[in-house]
Amino acid sequence: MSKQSFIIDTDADFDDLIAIYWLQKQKDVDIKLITFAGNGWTSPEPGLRNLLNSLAYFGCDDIPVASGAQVILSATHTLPQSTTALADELWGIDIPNSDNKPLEIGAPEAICQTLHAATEPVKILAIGPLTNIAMAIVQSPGIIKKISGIYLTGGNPNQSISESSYVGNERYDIVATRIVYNSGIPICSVPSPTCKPFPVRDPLFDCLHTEELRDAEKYISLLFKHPQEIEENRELYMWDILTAFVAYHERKHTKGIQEQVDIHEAAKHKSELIYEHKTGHTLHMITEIDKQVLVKHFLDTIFEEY
Ligand SMILES: [Ca+2]
Repeated sequence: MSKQSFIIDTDADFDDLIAIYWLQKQKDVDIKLITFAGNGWTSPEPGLRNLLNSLAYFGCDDIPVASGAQVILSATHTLPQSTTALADELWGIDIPNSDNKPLEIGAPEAICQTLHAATEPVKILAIGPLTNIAMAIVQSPGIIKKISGIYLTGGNPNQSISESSYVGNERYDIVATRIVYNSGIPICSVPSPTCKPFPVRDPLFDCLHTEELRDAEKYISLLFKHPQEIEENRELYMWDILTAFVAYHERKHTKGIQEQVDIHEAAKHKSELIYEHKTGHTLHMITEIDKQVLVKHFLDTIFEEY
């Protein structure tokens, strides 16, 4: 079976962990490397620990992990550090500590090494701020031709340009975002309106009443449930899961509403941020996903052995 090769760059929030679990369960996926971005929705130390412990708990601690960005390339950071507290504590969920350790080298270097060694095109699933990926591109532009596409959470060129209106990861490090968007690598983005509401939660909860779950699946169900309860049933974004789904399926189940946005053309109207692209290559922006396919595939994966 030919496999899809992935590098995942993550900030290890709850939906990242669910997305990673789901993706590594796909039999035709080879996750070559996971890099951690400590400048997103978790703080550097607890976020990395949560990621390493989660991978061990999932039974996939053979995937190399590299620790990465704790700073950003931009002058300003728009994510208040207080927002990371709940994710740092894994939303109150207890899982065992593991001996799983990160690589000796940092994330950008690990990305470069992995890509240079790859004999086939590699997809990047970017579900955190883009700092690690941008630093890798700057460090070794030769990696660009090894990347078949970057699938990222956020990135809506039709949004208002003000920083505060951005809800995607691109706002956390705008300089890094510019580097990634200007690299010429094909980009597929999943902007916020696509992901809400996330349709899997209720069917999953229904299954919890009827199925005897093992530890990893219980943990996944708690990752769905705890943040929701803590946030008093506010409909939380399950954004990174959708990005993983889109990356895996190569945009197949997007109901034909996928748009091709010419970034260069958009620049004329939106003036800054990601739209200063000079080569005019296109960004695929996913505006709707076939939710029936998503739910079925998601539940089939989670419950395949029941
Ligand atoms: Ca994330």
